[in-house]
Amino acid sequence: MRAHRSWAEPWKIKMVEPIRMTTPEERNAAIAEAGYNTFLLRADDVYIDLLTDSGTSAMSDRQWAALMIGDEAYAGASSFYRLVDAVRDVYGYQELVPTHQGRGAEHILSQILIEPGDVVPGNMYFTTTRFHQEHAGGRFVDVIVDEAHDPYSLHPFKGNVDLDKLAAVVDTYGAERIPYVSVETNVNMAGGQPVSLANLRDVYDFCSSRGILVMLDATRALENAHFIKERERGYESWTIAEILHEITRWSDGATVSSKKDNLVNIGGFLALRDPELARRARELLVAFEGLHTYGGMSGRDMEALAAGIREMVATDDHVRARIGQVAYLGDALLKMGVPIVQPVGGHGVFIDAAAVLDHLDQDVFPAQALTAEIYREGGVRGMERGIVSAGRDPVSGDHRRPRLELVRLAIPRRVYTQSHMDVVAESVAAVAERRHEIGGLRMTYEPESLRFFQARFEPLAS
Ligand code: P70
Repeated sequence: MRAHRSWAEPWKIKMVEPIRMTTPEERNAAIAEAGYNTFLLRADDVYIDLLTDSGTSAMSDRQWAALMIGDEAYAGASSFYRLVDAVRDVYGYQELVPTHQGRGAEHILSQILIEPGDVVPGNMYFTTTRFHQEHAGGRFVDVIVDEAHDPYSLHPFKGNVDLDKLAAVVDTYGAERIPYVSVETNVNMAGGQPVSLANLRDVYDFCSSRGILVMLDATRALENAHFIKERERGYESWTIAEILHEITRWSDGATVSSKKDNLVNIGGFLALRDPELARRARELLVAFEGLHTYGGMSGRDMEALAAGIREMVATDDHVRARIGQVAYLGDALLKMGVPIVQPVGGHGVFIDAAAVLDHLDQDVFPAQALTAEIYREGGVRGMERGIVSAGRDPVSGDHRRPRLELVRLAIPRRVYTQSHMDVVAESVAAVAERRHEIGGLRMTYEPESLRFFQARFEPLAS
């Protein structure tokens, strides 16, 4: 057998959705109208939409068929029980608390576990996760390995928790002030970087001996499992399904946004081992999300989700092709000399905007400016992941200054072809070539929290 056989997606296309390329004049007008924030563009004005891999997957024919048998009973729908079974079989958690999407699960988890004054260590912040931790009166402390903040470190597991940093946080605040450690698989803000199984096990051992819970953000655990299979010694011959089980084994529960790995357009859940914690979660659920047997999803949503959870692990080729496409775009950009976060991660390619626009200070929002330019160039929509996303420190009120100032091009699952990726790479390379002409931005409207979603900007006079 040859070592490097080419691969292809384990599916073929049955239905297509037309997309439209706009003119440069239309795009100039659209981005100005959107306040230079790609979240505020109309999707019709976008040619290739890499804003997010969230809720943008193409469902399979089986999932569409599953929609039709969704049970819309208010209470105790059979679709709910099929979802419970799928989560038990694939993730190994017994208690399922369904939510409308990931942040609903984060809200409930934060409310049942965090007391005002608590500290929650985690492997890099995620925007909504940290929001809910702070909203419950807690404080997030970053304990990810230093390599995660270096776009060019080739560490194979840049998502790992630094055990020394974690131990120092426990020494400083005491285990009783730490309700849980929050461990994200395939860390989004670091560029989709995985955690190793060895690290997950070490974190769990450290925490369980001190009475601290470990809660995963297992939103992209499937993609993490792929990297473990490729990079961690001892797991080469394990199936993705087996590795996923091993990941969740070292945790007390998880929040999941099902809009990613799980191949559906809406949905999420909180999964727990402890029935008493689950009981408390369900008490809040009925007030904030919906009854405990639907939590904000319709019966058909739960049915398609149960099918998606099983489908994602049915063959290892699915995730291999998914991450293979991301790597294809990353390689194309590297060949064209565009600086990107390396190794290329699981759900998208992250461009180092600080390096591309090294003539701009972080205060004039280089990643926001580069994201807007990439849209103007080719109608390709990405997302800022830098100082705007990081927001302000709640105590000092200053901008938080993350070391990573990135543009994310997130790739929806099973949606675009390799030719689309070629067009994306060409557009980005064209922008990089005229980088010295690109100026900074000024924020003209700033929401108080999660500002990146709705903030507005205008070009600085050059
Ligand atoms: C993205 C999306 C969502 C997400 C996530 C992780 C690791 C939880 C959630 C929340 C959507 C998004 C959200 C906030 C800012 C920008 C974009 N990530 N944990 O595009 O899940 O969206 O279902 O509430 O990545 O990365 P949900």
